[in-house]
Amino acid sequence: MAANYKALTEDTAMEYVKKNLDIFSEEAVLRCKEIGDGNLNLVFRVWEEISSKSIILKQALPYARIVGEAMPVTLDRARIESEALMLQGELCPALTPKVYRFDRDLYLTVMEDLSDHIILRKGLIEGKEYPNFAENIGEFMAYTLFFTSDLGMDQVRKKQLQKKFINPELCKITEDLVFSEPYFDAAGNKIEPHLLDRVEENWKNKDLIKEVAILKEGFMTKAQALIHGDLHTGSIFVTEKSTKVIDPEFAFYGPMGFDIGAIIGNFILNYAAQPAYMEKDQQKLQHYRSYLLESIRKIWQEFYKEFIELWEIHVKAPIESSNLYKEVYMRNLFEDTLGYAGCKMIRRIYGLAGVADIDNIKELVKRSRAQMLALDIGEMLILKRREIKDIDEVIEKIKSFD
Ligand code: SR1
Ligand code: MG
Repeated sequence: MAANYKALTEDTAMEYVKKNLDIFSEEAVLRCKEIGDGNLNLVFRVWEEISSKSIILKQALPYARIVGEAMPVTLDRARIESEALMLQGELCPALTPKVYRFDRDLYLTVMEDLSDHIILRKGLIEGKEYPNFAENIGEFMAYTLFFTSDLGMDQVRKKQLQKKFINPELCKITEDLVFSEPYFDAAGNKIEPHLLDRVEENWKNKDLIKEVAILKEGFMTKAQALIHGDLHTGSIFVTEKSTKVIDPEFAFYGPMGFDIGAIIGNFILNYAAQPAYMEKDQQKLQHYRSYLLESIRKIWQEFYKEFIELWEIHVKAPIESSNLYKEVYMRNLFEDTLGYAGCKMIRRIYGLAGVADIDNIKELVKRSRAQMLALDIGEMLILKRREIKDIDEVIEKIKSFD
């Protein structure tokens, strides 16, 4: 840890802003609130009431906030996050928050305040619709994944970038929490008693474990592109018109399908949870669930369309221009997407870190229904990913669980 590192408080965050940034005037009366609600970091919002100016200070703690000092986590994740944000900002300026400064002593990123947006997960839980989201996230994934892959950048530069984004500790968290711990009786799992029989079925399911092991191997070895690494609905800010992708501290060179699968898997988690929230209005429930499924279809289709377009425009080498190669590449990507979506769903039901969509359902019977549905869909995606023809069939299969 850097000698000058100290975790900020609301008071020292304001002092920091006054001393180091020229965003506010010297006389400004600042206010500050720690608003972090994620699993890992401190997040301070600093603002001046008179001018309505505000900024965000995000600081890494030397441990995971969700667990405490018993789970140390490297501070270097703050560097990875700020560098990934800057790179994503170059590729997709409209879809990324602006970074004003990274402080290497405090592992602190100063960035644009997005308080006029809300976290997508919260919006989806409240049953809101985001008409531009699928297109925006499709574009974000196509641009960030294509232009950091061997297709979209010089291969020597790609390897240099890969070196910069080696992220072993955060990858290990994912390897453990997403791929390993849900498949044995790990101490960190949070298994509600009513789920125990279902969870034990997973532990005994040799096919499921084999397939998750294959997906885990892909996560550890397939250095396809600089992926966000934690692209769930809690890592995205939205308004009706705008989308901003935040929090890429898990970024590293990994399989593209892990990002696409994360977002699709989290939409399905919301789909599984909605009957508990909209139970009293079946029409509204049906409408909203159709919206969620339509979003999933569009996310994949938008990503596919943009990615292929970039490929056709930018790839001139004869080998990589082969149409047959394109087909195989996109098919593999589709299968990875489904497999990772399934893994991301299962870990959120009884692994260390849950999601509010499911955890906020107060009534046990309703929560249990949502959890079981998520586990069934997750398992289906992992096991059937090679036979599922296309995204339309994914949607049909999800619907068939009702
Ligand atoms: C200990 S960190 C738990 C989870 O929070 C992050 O958002 C990642 O998803 C990680 O697995
Ligand atoms: Mg995060």
